[in-house]
Amino acid sequence: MALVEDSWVDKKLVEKAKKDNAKLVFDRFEEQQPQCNFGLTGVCCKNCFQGPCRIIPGKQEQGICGVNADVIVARNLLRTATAGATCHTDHAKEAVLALLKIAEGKTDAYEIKDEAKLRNFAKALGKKSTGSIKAVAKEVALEVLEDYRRQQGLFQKEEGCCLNWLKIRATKERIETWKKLGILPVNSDSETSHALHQTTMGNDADPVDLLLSTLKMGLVDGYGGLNLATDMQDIIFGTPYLTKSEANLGVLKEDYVNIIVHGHVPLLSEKVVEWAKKLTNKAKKLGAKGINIVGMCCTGNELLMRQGIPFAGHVMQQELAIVTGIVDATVVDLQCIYPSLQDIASCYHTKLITTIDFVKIPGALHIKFDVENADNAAKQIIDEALKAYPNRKKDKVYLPKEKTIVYAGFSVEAIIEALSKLNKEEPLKPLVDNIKSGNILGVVGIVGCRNPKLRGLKFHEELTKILLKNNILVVGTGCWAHAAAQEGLMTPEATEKYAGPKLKEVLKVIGKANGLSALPPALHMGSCVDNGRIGTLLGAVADYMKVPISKLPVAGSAPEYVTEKAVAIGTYFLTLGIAVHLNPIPPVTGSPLVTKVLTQDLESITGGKVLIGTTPEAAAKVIIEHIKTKRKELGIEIKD
Ligand code: BF8
Ligand code: SF4
Repeated sequence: MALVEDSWVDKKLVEKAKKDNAKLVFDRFEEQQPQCNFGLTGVCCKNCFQGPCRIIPGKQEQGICGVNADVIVARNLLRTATAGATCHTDHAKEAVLALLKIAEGKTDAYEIKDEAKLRNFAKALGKKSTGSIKAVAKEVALEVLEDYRRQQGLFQKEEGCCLNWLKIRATKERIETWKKLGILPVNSDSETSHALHQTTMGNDADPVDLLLSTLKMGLVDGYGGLNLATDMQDIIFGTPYLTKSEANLGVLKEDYVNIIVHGHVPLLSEKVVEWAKKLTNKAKKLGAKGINIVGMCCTGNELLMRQGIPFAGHVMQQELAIVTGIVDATVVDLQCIYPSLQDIASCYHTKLITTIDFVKIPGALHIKFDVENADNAAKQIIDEALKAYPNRKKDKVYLPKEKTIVYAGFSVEAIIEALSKLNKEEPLKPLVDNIKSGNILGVVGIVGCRNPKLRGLKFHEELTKILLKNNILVVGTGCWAHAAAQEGLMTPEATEKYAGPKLKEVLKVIGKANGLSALPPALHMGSCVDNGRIGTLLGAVADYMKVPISKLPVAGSAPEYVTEKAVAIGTYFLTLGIAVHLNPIPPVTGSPLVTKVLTQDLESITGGKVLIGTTPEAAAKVIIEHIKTKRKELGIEIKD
């Protein structure tokens, strides 16, 4: 397997880190080798203190309590998906509570930017959708919060089948399928707490049952987390539309005060952007030209989509950014924040600022952030960066040059708007017609993280390019979006360079109708919670074609996944009926049963299944085969 040059790892920065005694993720990865095979295959259990136990086929087939490999693997998988889902449900809840506080006048730091969207949701929930927008917001927020009060059997009868956001966001066909499987979730918090209980020593010992609970967790993630978080954020900050900006560490500027905003929930970062503009003069008094805010990880995606703020890097660039020596403050909220950041920051003048009560890093400055004191906290954060700026050490500065142009902002609404230029009455028709004719062979969503295990493969970039060449449209989110943008895949020019001939023509036609030479072939649909947007888009296409989502010639891929969140998201796609390529190989291979269910049997249950491919070429092959099979089943087969 050919290793590709690590173009996204600025070699000079890596050398500089070594010189400055800043230990990087790559160094720690090396130190951890070799990694434990019991963990890699999922057969290690630490769920009680008779253990830890591990399974060795033919030798040690059971843990001390009598549990076998199938149960250990299934239990671990459910716990992983649950942990991932809690990240998104907590995130969504923060956004709902923020909407309630805005509605009740408890904060004037935020407003409601997408009133029409809010009113539509109110209507869908059967609430009053006209009149004062704050009254509508209050009704919607309180109804969503009711979900957290609901207990199975108690309110269910009079109040509906399942999570509010599932009811209004999922297709009717999917809800029926999930109902038959008995996996409709009622209350995100009680589902996640129940899953932890279920997986303790001496509880559920049926691997199939545990796998069904894992699917349920995919729905908790999808509707109690992803979709809900995205929709609340669109209501408060506006739905994204096409925007142009820049990507990679070259967006840092030597003559500006540089502040990196890193994490996931835009409640903090949006305020930092706002106050940076208001406090520009303070920076000028220090001799800087202004304040340069750039985004990291999913915060980067959120700010790029809605504000056109440059996005500096994916999860594995968060340390390298500080190694430049020109970052005056890195401010973080939650998730995917390497605890090593303070060690790195202490090699430079950079101020690391944490803001969330349960995300603290020893040595970092903590400025508590909440919706009520958002303005004060944002002002303090900027002040700390301004204080740090004069401490920059000239001999420790290295300015990366690499940056690319990126077109972003492809919410479902933005995609529909672009398509409506071709057909106002039926915007999905041009897309579906081109899928049917084979001009677009299929659509693949590539999502998720960047994993040091795959350094040198450029999996995201290479997989995307192979799919494009095969006339497959690629959409995606998360750290994939950073990787794809840095590779120059999110521009109209990329269509000319990378798209197969048929896809190229389609993208040119859509682009020209929208004032571009072509639509980019890799569409930036947002942060990781915005994977809900992909689900919504697929639901709309499926409904338009009058088929279940599971019949569409589409697939998902998380080719470098790192986090438990990514497992939860992958499970959400599996419940939608989508084949999902996962790499590294998930830690389930210690159980032949779980491996078979995920890679084969699941297809007859939800329509989804896990695809395996450990190189970009192998991944592309299984994905393309899957898409061709789906086309055949739909009767729209293309002869090569
Ligand atoms: O939620 S892709 S490393 S940044 S988990 Fe994290 Fe993975 Fe990046 Fe955003 Ni998503
Ligand atoms: Fe071992 Fe069973 Fe305890 Fe797990 S739950 S550590 S397998 S005894």
